[in-house]
Amino acid sequence: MSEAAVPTVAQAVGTALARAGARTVFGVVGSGNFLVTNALTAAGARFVAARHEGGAAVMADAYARVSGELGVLCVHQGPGLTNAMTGIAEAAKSRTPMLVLAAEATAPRSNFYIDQAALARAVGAVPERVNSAATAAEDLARAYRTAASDRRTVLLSLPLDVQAAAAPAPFDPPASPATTPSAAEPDAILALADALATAERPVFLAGRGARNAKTDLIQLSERCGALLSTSAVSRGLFRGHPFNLDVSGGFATPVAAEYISGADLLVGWGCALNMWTTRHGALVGARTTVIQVDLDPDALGAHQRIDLGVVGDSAATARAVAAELENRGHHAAGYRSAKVAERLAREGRWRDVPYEPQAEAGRIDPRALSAALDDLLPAQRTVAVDSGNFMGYPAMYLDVPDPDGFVFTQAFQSIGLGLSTAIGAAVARPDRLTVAALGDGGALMGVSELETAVRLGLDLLVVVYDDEAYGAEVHHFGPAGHPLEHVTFPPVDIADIGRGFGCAGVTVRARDDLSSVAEWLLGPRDRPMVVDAKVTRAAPSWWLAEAFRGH
Ligand SMILES: Cc1ncc(C[n+]2csc(CCOP(=O)(O)OP(=O)(O)O)c2C)c(N)n1
Ligand SMILES: [Mg+2]
Repeated sequence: MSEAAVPTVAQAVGTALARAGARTVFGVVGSGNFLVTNALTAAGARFVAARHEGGAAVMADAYARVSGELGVLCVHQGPGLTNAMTGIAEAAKSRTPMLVLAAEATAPRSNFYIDQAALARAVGAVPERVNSAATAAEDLARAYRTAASDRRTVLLSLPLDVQAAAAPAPFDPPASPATTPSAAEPDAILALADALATAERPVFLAGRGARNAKTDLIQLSERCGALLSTSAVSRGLFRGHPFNLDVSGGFATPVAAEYISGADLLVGWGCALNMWTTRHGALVGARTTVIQVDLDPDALGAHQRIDLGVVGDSAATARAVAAELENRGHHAAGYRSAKVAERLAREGRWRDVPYEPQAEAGRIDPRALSAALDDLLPAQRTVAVDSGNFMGYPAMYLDVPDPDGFVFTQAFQSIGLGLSTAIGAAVARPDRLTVAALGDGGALMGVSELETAVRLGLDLLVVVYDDEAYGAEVHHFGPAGHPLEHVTFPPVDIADIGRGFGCAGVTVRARDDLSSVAEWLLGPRDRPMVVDAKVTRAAPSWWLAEAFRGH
């Protein structure tokens, strides 16, 4: 075709991006991004067509989190971009390296015209534009670098007239310079070593920035006797370790909360130490020394008072501190004892914490449901959780094999992202069963992407904790006697909705109803299953009261 002979900027951008390593692109195609999308796929990228740009954005974000690759989203101008904004805000707040390619109508009289750069800025994304054919290669390279190297979510607007112009020459694929993460400065290493050497009850809190630091943190913790914990987004990092406390914060088990608040030294590694991780500071003892290690100086002390802030990569810093302690011949049991190990083995999982099951005719207790699912599901699994009252049940009762097995798109606290989160994760890890745990509100908000999941033939189990309500609001306002008619709904047959999209579907009202799930798990699992679990509604989840303190 003549188009191929004289590539346009649209084609050159798509080709260069695919050559740079954009393997999987999520989006919804309209006229404005048609050519760039086809150029991406012609050059070897896979395009995953979502049904709503909001879904596509979240899929790209989740894909990036699980695969470690750059997330790439491609949308139409104007409404294509506004539809994607919630997902872009979530990615930007989570520092997901993501490139959003959006066509752009730059003539103010166009129906599609909006101030796209202002929109990006408003949610914390970085606005960039391909300004002209002459600068296209360099504009793309700058946007790519900011996304990949600075871990930012970047909107690269592609004006329609510039897209249509002839590209001056084929572009070189953009490259992001490899950065070698560096440890903290020597005096900070010494200060950290001093603190660890004198601590009697040290606890490590590892966040997203420490997900590459597992081995180094475990080795350091062994030298100083620290107990190991994570923020919610890094859940699974220390799975299987005898001194793993699992998640710190609202989701912490009673025994974990007891040990964390009993620490005399807390060290946050690549961890914001925000209100979720510290239970609004309640898990930080008044006399506890707090140290925070982070690559980003702005993160230090942003949420929590700290005694020492250390700028550095978690893995490199942990290695340097361990070497320093080794030089000093320091090796202490610290917080570790046979008794602690034994208590953690006995009470360290929510599944081991006794509870009084709620009884309601035709409904299943969400804890009983979650524990039964945990027994049924294969260990190799990815768990994606939406937001709502229900969220603590799957987040804490379903075991995950490692941090890639837990995808928590909750930095913006939006409901309705869970299904698309699961789809993006499933595309990244087709070797694992993906579980989307949703409330009925979030499920119905994001339901259009069930078609995407069916079309892609994903190995996906969708579990809807269906209380026929915005349970979070019901439990927030109900006890004070407020009317609840705007947050309670008539029953919806969500299993039937699933079947309508081409999924297997089952309604679960009692444990025995899960036999259909067991059968589906046996295979071939070539179409997703939707479980409409009618859950008991009497009481709020244990973490909700805590979460409401943030509003
Ligand atoms: C996009 C968006 N709209 C509204 C809210 C406020 N909100 C938080 S939880 C919730 C209810 C969610 O209902 P559901 O998914 O059924 O979960 P449940 O709380 O019932 O367990 C709502 C409306 C939000 N967080 N995000
Ligand atoms: Mg609900």
